[in-house]
Parts: sequence; C-alpha cells; structure tokens
Amino acid sequence: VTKSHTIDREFQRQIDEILLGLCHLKTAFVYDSLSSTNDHAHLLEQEQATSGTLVLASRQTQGRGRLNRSWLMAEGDIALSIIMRPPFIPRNWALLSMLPAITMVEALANLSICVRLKWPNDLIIPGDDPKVPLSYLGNYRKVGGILIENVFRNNQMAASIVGVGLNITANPKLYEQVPHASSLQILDPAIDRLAVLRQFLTCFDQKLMCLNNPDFEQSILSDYTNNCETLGRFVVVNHADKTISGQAVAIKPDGSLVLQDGTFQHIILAGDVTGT
Ligand code: BT5
Repeated sequence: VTKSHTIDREFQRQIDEILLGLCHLKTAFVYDSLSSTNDHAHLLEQEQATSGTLVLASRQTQGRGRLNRSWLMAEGDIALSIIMRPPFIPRNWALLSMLPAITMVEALANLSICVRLKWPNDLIIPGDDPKVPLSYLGNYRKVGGILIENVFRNNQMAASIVGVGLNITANPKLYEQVPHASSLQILDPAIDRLAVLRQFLTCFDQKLMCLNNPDFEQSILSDYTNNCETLGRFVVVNHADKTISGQAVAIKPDGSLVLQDGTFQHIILAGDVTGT
C-alpha cells in the first residue's frame, strides 16, 4: 500500500462541495495517486473510519478487479471506494454490488448517457463496430466495474468496501490490452468527470437513505433486472474450470443468474459470462 500519497487539493475541494449537500457520504480523502482506492479504504477502515467515508484517486498504480485481476485507468478516469458499515449496509448482501451498479446507471442517465449492466458487475455501452467478434457480450464494451470487499471481525460484517472504476477518457493503451474495453468519452466527447461524480454520489446517498423502506430490496432488484443486458441472451459461463451455457432468464434475490438450458435450469452464483 502506498504510504507517500499526496492530496489533490483542487479535486478535494470539488468533492467536499458535493458532500456538503449529502446525508450519509460525509468525508472524502482525495488523492493524486494511490496503489488502489480499495487498499486505502481498508487502511482507513482499520483506523475506524465511519460509514460513508469516501476515497478517490486520479490514478492507481495497482488497481484491482475480482480474483486479483488488474484494473487499468488513465488520469481523468474515476476510481473510488466507499466504506460502508452496518446498519448502513443492505441486509441482503447481494444488493451491495447491485446498488453502485444501478446508481451509476441512474447517474449517467441524468446526464443523458445510457449505460447497461453485464452480470454480475460490469458497466457496458454499445460499441460502434458490429463486425468485431469480441467474445464479451454482443457488440457491448466494458466502461466500468465494481469490486466489493467485505471485512469480517468476530464473525460479523464490520464493513464493506465498495469500489467503483469508470473509464471516462479515451484510452488507446487500455483498448490494446483489453479489446472489449471502451470509455464514456467515446459516447459523449463533452463528458465531465466531476458532473458524473456529483450525480453518482448524490444518487448513492439518496439510495442509502431509503435502505429501511419496505420495498427497498425489491426496487434495487427490479432496477438491476431492467438494466441488465445479459438477460435474454444465450451465454456461456466459465467458473473454476467449468463451462455452462444456456439462455440467461432471471436474476435471483441472492444475486445469482438463472440459465435455462433445454429443460434444465442452472443457478450461477459467480463466474465470467460471455455471449453473442
Ligand atoms: C472489475 O473486476 O470489473 C472490478 C473493477 C473495480 C475497479 C475499481 S477502481 C476503484 C477500486 N479500487 C480498485 O483497486 N478497484 C476498484 P473484473 O470483473 O474482475 O474485471 C477485471 C477485468 O476487466 C480485467 O481482467 C480486464 O480484462 C478488464 N479491465 C481492466 N481494466 C479495465 C478498464 N479500465 N476498463 C474495462 N475493462 C478493464
């Protein structure tokens, strides 16, 4: 974990101004560069940071995806982590990754940018060249991802670190390494990182305020389902040396994906999905 990080004062001031109007997201640590905002959030969590503490960085040297895969970013992209603690955590943990995903969909829709979701945690946009076979999901490209890391102490959930990465700037170096990656600037050349963050943080804060509404879980699930591009498609799932294929037909309340293969139903808890 980086020890010698510098605060990005101008960016910090802009984020602080956004947080002034919010209820739960109250404190932010905004850096030039970190190894990973999730790593830094874990450090703050160990130092008793309160629920709603935010970490942002303009660059990451060791950004992470799931299963220790690497997450690449360029200056101007979004990398953020939010420390969440009980009771400000949905009782159904499956909602932990759905919540930032649908919040980002809503935030970008408010800026007239349409992104979709790829199960379980990718933010995607349509590509512009339908002829390139990408073995990802049809003609869609990945513009963002979510990484949830839960912290347990004494058999109890002490915190959840909610990490969100979003590609804003066009980044040819990234597309070379990840052919199915894209960036929001390609859809909207005028996109503004701060406007995206303002929308995202405001929407996320509002959602947290609704955590105790009786229909909260149902509304997150149905927002997720409605925005999930995986559903309806014929997909292949790879997980731990196993391959399962079928039509994606539903998302269950525990976050699993239901595949229909002839008369069989497969319930997929985790895995990487590709589809046409
Ligand atoms: C994810 O993992 O998609 C979760 C990414 C979470 C990143 C955020 S940034 C802030 C916070 N701090 C961190 O260190 N992480 C979080 P996964 O589904 O495992 O996808 C990882 C895969 O996406 C890689 O193996 C690449 O193929 C691809 N990839 C890497 N960088 C990408 C990018 N910038 N855009 C699109 N795809 C990328």
